[in-house]
Amino acid sequence: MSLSNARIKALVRRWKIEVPSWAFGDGGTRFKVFRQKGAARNLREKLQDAAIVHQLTGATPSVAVHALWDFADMSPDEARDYARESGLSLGAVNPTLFEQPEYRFGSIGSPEKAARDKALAHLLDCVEIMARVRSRALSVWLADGTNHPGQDDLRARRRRVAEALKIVHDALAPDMTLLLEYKLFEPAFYSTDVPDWGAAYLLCKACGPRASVLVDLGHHAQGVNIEQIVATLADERMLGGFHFNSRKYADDDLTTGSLNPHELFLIFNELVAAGGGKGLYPAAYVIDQSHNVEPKIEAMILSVMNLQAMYARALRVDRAALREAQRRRDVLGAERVLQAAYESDVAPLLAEMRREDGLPPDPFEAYRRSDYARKIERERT
Ligand code: PSV
Ligand code: MN
Repeated sequence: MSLSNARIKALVRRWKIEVPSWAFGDGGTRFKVFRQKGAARNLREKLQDAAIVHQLTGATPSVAVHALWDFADMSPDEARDYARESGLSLGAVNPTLFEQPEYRFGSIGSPEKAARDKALAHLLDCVEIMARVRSRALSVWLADGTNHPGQDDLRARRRRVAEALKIVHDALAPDMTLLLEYKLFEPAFYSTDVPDWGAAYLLCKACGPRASVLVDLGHHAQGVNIEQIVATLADERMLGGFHFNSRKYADDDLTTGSLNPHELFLIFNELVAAGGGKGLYPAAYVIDQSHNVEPKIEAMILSVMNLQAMYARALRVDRAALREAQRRRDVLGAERVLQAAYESDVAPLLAEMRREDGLPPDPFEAYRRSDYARKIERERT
């Protein structure tokens, strides 16, 4: 038996997804940043855009921030208050450990002490910012690594990273977490200091109980079974966070669910299985996207809708039938249980859920019908 529609609506309704401040400002590839009319120019405007996404979807009450990008013209206190006035809160604080000249050879993994000191000071500043904005998650991604074989001692790099992360971990309040995000490549191309989930797991273990791994969908080699990584980390209670996006070859630029919806479904299937009947496995679920050619607010709304639809489909999996097929070694029967859920139409159910919550049944169309895009194009010149 699958869950009832009422139960599925209750679980999806309860799930909150964090949006990233950086999705609303101009971003792009390393070749060119194309400016978009109406794109947010500062944190205040990013929060305004995030508030619209939340008003229309009812699902995105918090906003992840990037420390150096976002607090240039607004203090953390002002940002916290402005977010609250906009019906939002600030979520994960992302240190910005790249972009500055000192980080040429890395940040906390750098062979240069001045770079390491600067990076550690920034990480500790971020812990202060977290306290100010009432954030519970420090979301660390390192651009660190090497470009050439022999460029640096790989074991020494690892130890430097471990040492700094431990200091940061120990500076966190008991209810704060350190989420460590791995990435196979870019901007370093020979080695990255935290290349995969195993490396991240070991570093987190060495830090202590407040550290866990963050999985970004864009950060794996082609063909990697991400749902199995999710299952492993969840089983170890070491899955702390998620960055949703969709990727063909590389990083995190496309709306989640746009390229590989079946993979996303299988990931949700594991998250629901690990949730043990109570919905999704508890973690910090964040969208990490940066939109270049597509309208940013629309892309964010669509991503939220795609995520809710995949979650609803994963909740439709008949778990008893799946277990039974597995027990009978009925390989294709088991696959058909998953297929039935994946192919089921959840749009009417989600539209009904939104109507019950006083939300537009199709937030994407509601946004298109609204005047918001034209208004910001006029105002943000
Ligand atoms: C790096 O590629 C990453 O996924 C990290 O999460 C950063 O914080 C984010 O993208 C924004 O650049
Ligand atoms: Mn990410």
